[in-house]
Amino acid sequence: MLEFITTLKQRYQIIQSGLVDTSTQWSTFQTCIEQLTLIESFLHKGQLIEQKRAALNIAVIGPTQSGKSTLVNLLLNQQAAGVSPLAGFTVHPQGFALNLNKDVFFDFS
Ligand SMILES: Nc1nc2c(ncn2[C@@H]2O[C@H](COP(=O)(O)OP(=O)(O)OP(=O)(O)O)[C@@H](O)[C@H]2O)c(=O)[nH]1
Ligand SMILES: [Mg+2]
Repeated sequence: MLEFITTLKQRYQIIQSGLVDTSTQWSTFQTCIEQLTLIESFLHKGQLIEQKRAALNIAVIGPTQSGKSTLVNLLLNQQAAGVSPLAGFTVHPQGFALNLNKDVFFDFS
């Protein structure tokens, strides 16, 4: 699938390069190319996760008291994030890592 998306994007870019960059068609192709770039990145990240060359990242966002910290603790299966009935308890963005192998994920050599 990734190869297909990459090829499709390249073809769109070739076609777009032959269009006037103020035309509606150019803008339409630009939108498609941007969407394909996002899909490409998503699929590539998925491959890296499958190959255990990248960690799965999950962002939990929401209003105060919506249960974000509770959900994080459930996902991690440990009491990592502080939970409170007081609104605005978690003030700053927090990051947690589970079973992270730093030799794999932080090898920039
Ligand atoms: N009834 C009910 N209460 C919940 C649920 N999830 C969390 N809570 C309670 O809601 C309150 C807030 O939960 P948190 O997990 O701290 O919410 P939060 O989104 O992290 O809140 P802030 O850190 O203030 O932004 C706590 O008292 C939790 O015990 C749920 O599914 N049902
Ligand atoms: Mg919180």
